[in-house]
Amino acid sequence: MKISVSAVIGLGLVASAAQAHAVLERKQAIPGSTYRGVVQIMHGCDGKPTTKVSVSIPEGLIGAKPMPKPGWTLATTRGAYAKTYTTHHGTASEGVKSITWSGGSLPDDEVDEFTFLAQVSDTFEPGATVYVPVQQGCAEGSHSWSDIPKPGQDAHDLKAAAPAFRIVQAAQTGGAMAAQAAPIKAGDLTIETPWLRATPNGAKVAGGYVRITNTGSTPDVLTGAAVPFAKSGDIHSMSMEGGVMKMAPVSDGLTIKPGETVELKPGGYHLMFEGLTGAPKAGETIAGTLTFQRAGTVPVTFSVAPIGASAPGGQHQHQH
Ligand SMILES: [Cu+2]
Repeated sequence: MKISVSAVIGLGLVASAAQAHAVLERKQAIPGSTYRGVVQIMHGCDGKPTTKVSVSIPEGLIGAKPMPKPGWTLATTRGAYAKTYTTHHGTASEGVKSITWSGGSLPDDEVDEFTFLAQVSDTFEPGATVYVPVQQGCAEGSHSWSDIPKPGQDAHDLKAAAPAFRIVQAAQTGGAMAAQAAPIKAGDLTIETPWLRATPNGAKVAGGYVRITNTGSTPDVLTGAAVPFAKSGDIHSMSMEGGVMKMAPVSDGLTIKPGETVELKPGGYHLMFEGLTGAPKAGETIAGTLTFQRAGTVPVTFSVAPIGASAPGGQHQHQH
């Protein structure tokens, strides 16, 4: 199968999908476990470098401890918790409430991670979402990734959603592979097996694939995707024209009708990541997002299959 990359570039794609600049690498945690909060900063502010990252520790994350970063000054604030928690070391009624890394400079076209550890209260119920607001300061401008949906509110209405992770039962986790195998629920959507193809160094584009089912009664539209190693993530269709495989951007997004399952797969609809600043390697997992008109920006973990793989497991199909 030959893919005409020059045809894609010739179409002059426009990257317009709303992108979260701050996301949490780990999307799930078990009650009572230690959560490794890895805040990934994917972009600066309108091209300006990030100089400050401030993380608010939500109620129920106990005994938070930041990881220092070379070149960045670390500061924390402490305060009282809403209640007294049982911890691995006894009880705790106060602790770190916010962590700020400042004084560094992260260019717009690079990514970095700001990490803390905290114990997840065993009072969280599986299924709960924990929001971790992040304030991003730049050489010029700032972003507040702190919007939290109110009960019944559509995540789409949020302009700058706070990074979040979900509380799951112990059996649902057990490593990155298990975590990514579990379907992700986002409103009425079920998102399964997000995966990417590894790319050789120097590649300009990377393809991404995923299966999305709409279990609700209202259509939703997939409008874009984001990963840290690409400047843009758009949706493409693929068709045969005169014996040549041609790709074209799906500019209005890909509609997922009620009751329908849409599968993005090699040779069909796919996510097209462009402006690559890195090369995903087979076996890695990559935190990214999918953006929907209704469900909003949904964090997903892409598994990376070998170069040219036709399925997430990495099997090659014969083409005749
Ligand atoms: Cu494409």
